[in-house]
Amino acid sequence: MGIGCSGQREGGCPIPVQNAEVARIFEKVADLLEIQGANPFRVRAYRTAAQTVHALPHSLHELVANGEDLSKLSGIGEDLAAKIVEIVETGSLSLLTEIGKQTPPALASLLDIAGLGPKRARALHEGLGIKSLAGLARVARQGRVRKLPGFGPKTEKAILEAIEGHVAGEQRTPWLDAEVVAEDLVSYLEQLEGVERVEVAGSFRRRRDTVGDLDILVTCKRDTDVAGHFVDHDDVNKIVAKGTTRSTVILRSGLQVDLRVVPEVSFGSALLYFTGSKAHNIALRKMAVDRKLKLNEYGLFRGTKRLAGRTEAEVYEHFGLPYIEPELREDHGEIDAARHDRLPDLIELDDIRGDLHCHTSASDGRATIEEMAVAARDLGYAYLAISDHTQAARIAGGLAPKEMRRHLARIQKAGEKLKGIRLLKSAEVDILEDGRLDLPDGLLSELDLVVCSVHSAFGLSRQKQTERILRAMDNPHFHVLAHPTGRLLGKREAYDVDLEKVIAAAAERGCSLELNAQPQRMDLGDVWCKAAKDAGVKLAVSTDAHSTDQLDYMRLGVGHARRGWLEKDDVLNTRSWPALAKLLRRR
Ligand code: DGT
Ligand code: CA
Ligand code: CA
Ligand code: ZN
Repeated sequence: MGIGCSGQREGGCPIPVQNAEVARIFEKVADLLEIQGANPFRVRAYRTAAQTVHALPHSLHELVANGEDLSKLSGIGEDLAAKIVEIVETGSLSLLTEIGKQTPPALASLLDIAGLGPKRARALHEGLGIKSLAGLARVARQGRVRKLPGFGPKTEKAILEAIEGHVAGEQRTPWLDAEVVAEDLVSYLEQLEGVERVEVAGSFRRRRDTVGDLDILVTCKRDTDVAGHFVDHDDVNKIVAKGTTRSTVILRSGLQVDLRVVPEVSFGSALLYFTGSKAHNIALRKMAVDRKLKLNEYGLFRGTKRLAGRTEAEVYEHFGLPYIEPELREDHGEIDAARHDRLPDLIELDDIRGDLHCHTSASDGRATIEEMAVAARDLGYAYLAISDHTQAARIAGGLAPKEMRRHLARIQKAGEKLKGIRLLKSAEVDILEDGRLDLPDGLLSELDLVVCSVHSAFGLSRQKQTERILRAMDNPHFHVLAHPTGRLLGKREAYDVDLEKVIAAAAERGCSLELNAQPQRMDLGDVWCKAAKDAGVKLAVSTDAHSTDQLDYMRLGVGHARRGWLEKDDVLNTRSWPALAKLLRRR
């Protein structure tokens, strides 16, 4: 299901393919064709098409949906028009998959490395038979790259450094770890006399789950040696660059930090530029070009006249747009939404009134029921669901039905004794391989909240995994699907599951999905949160806390929810308990 599903809400509309994605695919095709030594005219056709698509003022998704003839666009023939339709309808291009298979993966990744275009990637492949990045590093160290025509010692050195940097750079840092570093650096920079503003931009400000590097912006009085102070920080392991406006260091942890010193008059445009994302910037710049203006990190200009730049809001205002929150700046439709005054009113931490998933020492948590409850009450919550594991989760100390019954009685008693917070009788019930739930219905019916999750048989086929989850949702006691894809960032891929179907089924049955805020999970992912919201499915933003301090992960969950366009009303645990209880009654 791709296009034409806007009318059928329960279909769980996927995110429409953006023009930028179509362009990216065409660029990739051109690159790979060029590596293969294909006809230069064919390569050029794809590059031209990518440019046309980029410059297009209309959404291809809409054009296709309206049945427009795409071959009328300049540089797009019938063949390319058909390919655009394929991408818009399926999200991918079979041709790319095909030629991708014919190209050694290392060569494809060589393209992403600075300074290596397709031609040189091809020369390396043909001249030295290189199949992997490690192989390329090896021959570069042996001094064999410089002997190829068109390469010299300098290029060889650059390639080697790029590979080493690239391999190191693949390690992304979880947002929470980056936050510790960012806070420290900000206060360190603020200590320097003459420093005025310090702001962290980049993916950190957009609240991505992980960051590649930190981007820090500073304004200061004249002649303040910010760069000197910056590279002098105790944690700096390597100074990559040091200059009055731009410095880069690598910290001992391996995290890279880019620092930019910018003038006050262009602070807003610099913040806008370095917050990104790149795709959002490109879309804004295109709007500027359409108005015969120029937008860069120094400001928005007509000729040499600066029209805006002091604040971000000022720049947006010049485009006739309201302020767009950093979490939305991914070119996922936010500019269009802003244009039509349809930006979401994003959820805030203060909207949260309780936590709907946590563990105690009864299973694999570290604190008692009472300790968790008091910690949640201290956060100002109205309720906390105690949701320990069931028996199938053996390594997590899951409880057999008999033990669960005794545990529920203890929750009940603790709840009656405690003032100021309501404890919800809950459990994280395993979804068994055949889709049955790991507690008898009688016991499930005693729970205030039934959180269900997959902890086994991750390797099932897409169809079987999807059916398993749908079958579990058929149980009328099912409330929330916890960590819906099972992914562990940087460690484990999501299991193969058809999320569109899961979302549609949840919408149909009145079930909810969890946004699990454990830093390594962040599951459901942001793009899918938006899809769930669009399908009318509510999300539970839950910490899955295994200790009292992990209740603080709610901050991360809310940040991620904002990236998923979620508003207060889209989230279960922004409601009072009576309102929530009503919502949990299955249709
Ligand atoms: P990361 O570090 O990989 O988690 O992601 P970002 O978004 O922080 O990316 P980074 O650090 O490479 O660059 C910071 C911002 O600077 C980025 O979000 C947008 C802007 N930027 C960087 N390169 C370009 C570019 O080539 N074109 C445009 N328009 N903006 C760029
Ligand atoms: Ca960055
Ligand atoms: Ca950067
Ligand atoms: Zn779990």
